[in-house]
Amino acid sequence: VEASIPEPQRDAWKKHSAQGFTTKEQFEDETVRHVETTLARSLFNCDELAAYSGASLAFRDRLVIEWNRTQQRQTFADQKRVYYLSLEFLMGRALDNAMLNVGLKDVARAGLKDLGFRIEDVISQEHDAALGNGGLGRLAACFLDSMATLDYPAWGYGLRYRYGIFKQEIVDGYQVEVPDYWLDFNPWEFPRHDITVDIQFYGHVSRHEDEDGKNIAVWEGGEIVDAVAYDVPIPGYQTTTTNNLRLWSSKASKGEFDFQKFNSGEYEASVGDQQRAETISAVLYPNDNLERGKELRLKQQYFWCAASLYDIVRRFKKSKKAWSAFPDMVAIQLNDTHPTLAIVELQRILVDLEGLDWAEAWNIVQNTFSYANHTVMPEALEKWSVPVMQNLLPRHLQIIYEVNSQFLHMVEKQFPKDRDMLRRVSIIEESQPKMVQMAYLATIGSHKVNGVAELHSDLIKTTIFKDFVKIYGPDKFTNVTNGITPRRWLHQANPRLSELIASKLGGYEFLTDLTKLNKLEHFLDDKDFKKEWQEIKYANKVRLAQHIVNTTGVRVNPKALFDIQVKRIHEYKRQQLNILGVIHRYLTIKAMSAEERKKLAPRVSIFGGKAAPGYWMAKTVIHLVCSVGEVVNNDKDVGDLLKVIYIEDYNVSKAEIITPASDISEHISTAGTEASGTSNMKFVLNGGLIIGTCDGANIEITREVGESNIFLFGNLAEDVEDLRHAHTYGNFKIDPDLAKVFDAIKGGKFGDANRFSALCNSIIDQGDYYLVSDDFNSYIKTHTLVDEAYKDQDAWLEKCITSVSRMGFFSSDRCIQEYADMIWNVEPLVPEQRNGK
Ligand code: NBG
Repeated sequence: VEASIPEPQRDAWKKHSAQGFTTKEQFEDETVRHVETTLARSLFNCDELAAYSGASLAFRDRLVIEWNRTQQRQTFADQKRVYYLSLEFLMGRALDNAMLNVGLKDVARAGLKDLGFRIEDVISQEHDAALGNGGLGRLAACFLDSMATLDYPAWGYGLRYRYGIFKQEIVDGYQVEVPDYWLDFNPWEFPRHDITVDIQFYGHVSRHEDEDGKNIAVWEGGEIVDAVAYDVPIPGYQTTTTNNLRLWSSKASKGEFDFQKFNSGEYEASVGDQQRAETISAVLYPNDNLERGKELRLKQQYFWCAASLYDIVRRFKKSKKAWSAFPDMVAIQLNDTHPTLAIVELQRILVDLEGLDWAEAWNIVQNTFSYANHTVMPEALEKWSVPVMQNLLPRHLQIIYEVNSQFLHMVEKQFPKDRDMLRRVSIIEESQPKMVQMAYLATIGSHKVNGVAELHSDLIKTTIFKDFVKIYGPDKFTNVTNGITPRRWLHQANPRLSELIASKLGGYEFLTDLTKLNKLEHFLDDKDFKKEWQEIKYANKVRLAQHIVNTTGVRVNPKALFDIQVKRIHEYKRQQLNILGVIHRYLTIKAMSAEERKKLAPRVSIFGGKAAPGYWMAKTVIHLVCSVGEVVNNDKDVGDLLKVIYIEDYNVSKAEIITPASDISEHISTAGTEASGTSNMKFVLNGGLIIGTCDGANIEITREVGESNIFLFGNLAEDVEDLRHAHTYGNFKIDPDLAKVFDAIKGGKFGDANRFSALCNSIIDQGDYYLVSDDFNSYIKTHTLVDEAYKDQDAWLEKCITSVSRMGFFSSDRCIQEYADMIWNVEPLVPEQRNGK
């Protein structure tokens, strides 16, 4: 429906058009107005939370004004848009980011001070938007920031979970999960009750003839659930471009909600239907790198894909272009296989609803989609059972079978009689029950497939997609090494370091061109600069030490070497290797003379991260870390020489405190398992060194910063298979130092040994799948090198500064540029020039 203001009235409208604040006075006006009217509070009843709410609403007004203008410009420009489909967006807090991106943090600081508040206290009131598990979701958030900053016309599409990732509490050394109800007050979203899409599930397919006598499939019956849009504005840094993240929320359909039942006394049953509908977007599945094949998850995926596709197609149809122009106007990026059903849904729309020929439609589909793979680990690859899909999405299953049949015919022509090839590449795995292999479907339905770091992109070509490389040729497969946004991960998390760098480089250009950091190497002899750098690191460690004592009661010495491993808890990430190494260190200290102890650099071993609620082994690792901490932290003999800390509820806002405070951080996955890792980049960018395996992006970080500025250890990816084979068929002998560590655990040094027996046995006599024993010796030795290196503070500092200066490559701006040029083929849209910018 057209609902434009008529031409003669537009001047009046424009005269009153909202402008948003720019000065301190205006900011105060807006903040107080929102506290008094939107929140109905007064100056006698305004705590920090109310101040946060008022300030956020003032900033939200500004963002939404820019958002509106950006959307209008994008519509007028009529050029290709990117749609980034991700089941996870791990956004963290929005206020600080909004302040920095629109360049009004100083204005807000001064204004809040006038009104009686400290900006830091106000910022820390915000609840994290935690709609993700780990790296995959945070990558999506960094990409949104970069796409807006680089002025790409881009939309994110996701689900508006009522509960994000659970809040972790550590109770008596065990993880306890508490629901994260984050929507009580969320000023950053705009409900769009006018944008509602009917989503169908279940039912059956019949065949009909249309007017032209063409035989078409009709999907009938089943149930309808409504998808309601909620929009979150995404401001670019120092640009007027403000993009949109559209999150779908489920609710009972008005047509479907049973008013008969409602009136005839079956009130409870009808409310029950409503709740069932709302269940779809109720909760984020809390598994990182693990798929469990639950029907509700498939429902979430289809609900979100279908709503997003409907929206995208509707926008395209407004342009009245021919369908063949669809891939010139639309690029859809699949963040992992979670949105693969979007491929099938577009084919369904084009063939069943729009009447295109199969081949023409499929050509459009392939040219529209691209797929990023984020793991090679088999337990994380999505497979859906055919019977489950048949029941929930009968028409989609038919389309998948047809896609598969045509694909296999093509392969048969290319590789005649290679029956095993046909079996290997079939989308349908002939198991009991049959399974749909989503990674294959995503590959066949896309024009490009990428991995997320060089090693990973090479690995997918030789493992899961080996046959597909033969079929399509190597050009379909490419690499885009991950990156991080320097706005949040340097400027926002480490404002003092950012300011120091700016003072040396003559401005903040490095925040939009991170390669400019390389000029820092010119200041390696600048004593004042180095002193200030060191002071900043120390201040960041003091801040973390404060957080630690506040939350755990343990006092740590900020002069000690801070050794940090924060990420999801997973056997492949090997927190168990870390804690076993810590025990080894503890035993070594206990055996030392007083003289020897004096020579040792004090250390604080810091762990943090959530375990999936059903991942028992990961929870055991958390418990072991906490139990070791109990003993070590209370051992008078050890004192400051070693402290072991578990930071509760690791999330994005805590990462902003933790990342700037590391001396060294650990990225120690079994080689070949961590697709990229992104916290490795964050730590180095903040002036911390890393200890890591030759895995994921660690390899490229090494190439950039130089081998002498990183502590690498352990076996290589190419040797992992042989080592595993040897564990099973040779005679596996445990590393002797590690054996002593196990003896200590079994002897009850850290409490009831039974609690840790499965963990120990997975290494000792269950094949040590993650090669903890194979890498133990080299890990311990490398930590000794770290101790040695840390003693020479000057040389250490030089390594840190040199590394930071060479981190330019790891900006998510570079990544987005690569996606835009190599995969999406989209151009930026020059922003409106305003406010002297
Ligand atoms: C994760 C990888 C990380 C990688 C992120 C982002 C999944 C399936 N994969 O190594 O484990 O950094 O994706 O690419 O969550």
